[in-house]
Amino acid sequence: MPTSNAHPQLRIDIVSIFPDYLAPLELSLVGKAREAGQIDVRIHDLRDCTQDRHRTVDDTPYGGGPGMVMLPEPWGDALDSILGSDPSRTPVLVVPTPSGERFTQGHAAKWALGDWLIFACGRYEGIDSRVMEHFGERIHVAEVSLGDYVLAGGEVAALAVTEAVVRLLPGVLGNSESVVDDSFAPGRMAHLVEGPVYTKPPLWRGLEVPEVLLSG
Ligand code: 6GU
Repeated sequence: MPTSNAHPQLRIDIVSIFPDYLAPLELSLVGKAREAGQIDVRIHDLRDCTQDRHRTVDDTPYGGGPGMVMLPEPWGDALDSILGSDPSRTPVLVVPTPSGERFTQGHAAKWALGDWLIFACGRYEGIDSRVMEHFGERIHVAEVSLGDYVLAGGEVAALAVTEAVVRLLPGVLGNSESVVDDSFAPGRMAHLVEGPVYTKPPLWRGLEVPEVLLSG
C-alpha cells in the first residue's frame, strides 16, 4: 500500500548476527507502519556475508585487551550490498556503540526527514574502526549511544532508535496524537514529556484524580 502523504517511504536496514533480536519490529507501532507501507524494514544476518565454513565474524584485537573485535570484511560486504541496492536514496549509517554521541530526540527528528537508515549492530568489543572510517568517506556515519551503561550489542539501540524515528513519521501516530518539534531547546526534553496522567475511575484504592482534571 502506498503512503498517504508526500513524504518518501523510509527504508530501514539492520545488520546483526542476531536477526531474531529484531523480531519486535513486527509488533505495535513499528509493525503497523510496516504493514501500512510507511516504512520498509529489512533485517540482514551478518553471517551471510562471511566466507569461511565457520561463518567467523570476529577475531582478537590488535594491541591486546579483552574480548574480540568484529572483522571488517563481512561488514564491508554486507554494507556494500545494501548500499548498492538503491542508488536513489541518501543513507545514514547508524552504528550503535557506548562510545558514540548520545542519541537524542534531535537525531530522531532529523532522521525522520531522511529516506534511509542502515544500522550496523556490533557485538563483542565492537567493529574494526576501519569500517566506520571507510564508509564515512562515502556516506554519513553516526556512532550513537543510548546512555552511560554498556549493553552486549547494538540491537537494543537499533530497536530504540527505530521506534523513536518511526513514531515521528507523518501518519504513523493516530489522528488524536501529534508530534512536537524538538528543534528548539536542544538537550531539554521537558516540553516533550507529559506530567502525571490519570484515567477512570476517579477514585481508586482511596486515591483521587486531581480535582482540576475532573471538570471539563
Ligand atoms: Cl548504542 N551499544 C552498546 N553496546 N551499549 C550501549 C549503547 C549502545 N548505548 C548504551 N550502552
